[in-house]
Parts: sequence; C-alpha cells; structure tokens
Amino acid sequence: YAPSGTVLQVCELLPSLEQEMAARYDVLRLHEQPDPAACLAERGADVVAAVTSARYGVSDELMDALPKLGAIVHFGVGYERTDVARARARGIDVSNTPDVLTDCVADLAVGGLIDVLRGLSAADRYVRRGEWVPGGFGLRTKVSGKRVGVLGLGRIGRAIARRLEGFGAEISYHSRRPVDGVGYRYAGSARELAAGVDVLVIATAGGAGTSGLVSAEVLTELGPRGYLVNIARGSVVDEPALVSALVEGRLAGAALDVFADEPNVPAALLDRDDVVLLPHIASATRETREAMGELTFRNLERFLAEGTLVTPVPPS
Ligand code: 8YV
Repeated sequence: YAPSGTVLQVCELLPSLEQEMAARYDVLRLHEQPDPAACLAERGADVVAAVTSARYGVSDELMDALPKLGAIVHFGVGYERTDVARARARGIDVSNTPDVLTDCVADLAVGGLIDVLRGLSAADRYVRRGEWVPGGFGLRTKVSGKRVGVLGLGRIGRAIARRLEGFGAEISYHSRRPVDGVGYRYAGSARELAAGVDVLVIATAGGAGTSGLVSAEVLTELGPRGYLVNIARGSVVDEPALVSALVEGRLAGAALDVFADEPNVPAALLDRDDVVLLPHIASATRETREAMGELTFRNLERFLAEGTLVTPVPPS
C-alpha cells in the first residue's frame, strides 16, 4: 500500500519541514489559499495525507472535505484539535511527535517554577526600572524541598518529577490511574493532590477529558501559599477562577506558558508580579523544533511509502 496523491499543509510549519515536504511531494498549502473552500472543492479529493500542528489539528469540516485522506500528521505532541475517534472510524491514522520535546518542556516547567517562587522575572523588571535599593525587592519563597504535585504523570510529567527530585522536592501526582513502577505518592483526585502540595504542575493532555480539571475548588485546595505551573494546555484550568484567586490573594502565584485563548492573556494578569507569563514556548528551542520537524517528516514519508506511521497516537 503506497498512497499517492496530494499532501495538504493545513497551517504554517517549521521552514525546514516545509522545504523538505515541498521538495518531495505535491503539497497544497491550504493556509495560503484566498478561498480555502473553493480550493478544497477542486482539489480536496486528491489529498491523501494532511500535515498540521498541535494548534490547528484537522477540523471535522476539513476532514469531511478530504474523501481519500489516510493520515493526519501532527507537528507537536498534542492533538486535541483533531477528533481522533472520528478519524479512526474513517480509517484515517493519526500521528504526533512524542518524546523529542519532553526534555525542553520539562526544563521550561522547572524554569517557570523557579521563576515564580523566587520572583526572577519580577526582580529583573525591578532592576530595569532602576528601583534597586538594598533589600528593596523583599523576600520570596524557597524552591528546594517543596512539596510538588504533578497532574498527569505521562512522559512530560515524569521528566518534570525527575528534575525536581534534584531539588529535593517531595513529589506526588494524580493521573487517571496509578502509574506502575513510580515511587511518588498517588492522589486519587486533582483536589486531593492540590490539598497536599505547595506547587501544582499541570502536565496532562488537553482536550475534553481534562477541560476545567483545575477548577475553582482545586485552586482553593492549593490555597493562598500555593503556586500553579501550567505547561500543558490553558483549557485544563478554569482561567477566570485562576484570575480571581490571584487577584483576591487566594493563590500565591502562577507560571503560565499556556492560556485558554492564545495569544490572548487575561488583562488582569499583565501588571502582576506574582505571575510569570510565557508565550507558549516550552518546546521552542532550535534543537527540539528541528527534531519535531524531522519526526513529522518521517511520519509523512513512511505513510506515503508504506501506509504506516512512525509514531501513531496511542489508542483512545
Ligand atoms: C507547540 C505544543 O507549540 O507539542 C505541542 O503540543 O503545544 C507545542 O510543542 C506546537 O506544537 C507548535 O505548533
């Protein structure tokens, strides 16, 4: 089985990946079409594979416009924008780019945690404003030895936990079910996890299964001395509840790389020194993005040569 036909590029991708795709295949760049619907009506039936990013996925409407689609290849580990069950029901295979970004995402989670607990970004702003007087910045809280709860102990969650072991952190976690072979304490719910930690780090998948998991109640359990770190998806947190908790002093701080409606950040957070606000950059290093691009290409290449994928997403 070697499907031949057009490759649909759904959105802008890493330049090196775009070049490699264009050099090897007949690529239709949907995001550059002035009239995408008309273009799909004309050429949608030629498309055998779609390449997209975690941010866009493939919508139901787009899937329906591609009768010969056999594979949806994601640049990114998240694929919640694509309805995988719907794709599978049509015999469409789906891949993502796991593992290659784990280190960088975990590194950034630890960086955000240290930043918000010690006030690094806030201190940098303070110095730049020329406000430095001895002792003027005040005192923050210690990182080493903190009790950290990891919500979602998958590849990324485990990499975060391993790094934090180096800081003498006392680690606990909550996942849908206990993970075999780990020595961390298991909490039966997100609430229970939050109640027993100083810092809650979100490392779950996005999508319907985790939407609003970090609710107002979970934030209340975390409490006025608790911190939240989110490198997963904004959808996992009740964002209005998070903003209220911070503004009302019911949460000590948050380091956020992801938001409910990117690139929009709640205005109430912008002038607060108890939050670290990052523009979804956890995987954004040259090394990791190139590795993601290469793995994306290998999935596409193998599908077009053999009809299989290198890193298919796990069964739902
Ligand atoms: C990227 C991500 O920002 O992998 C993911 O799920 O969210 C990030 O790595 C994204 O894939 C870039 O489109």
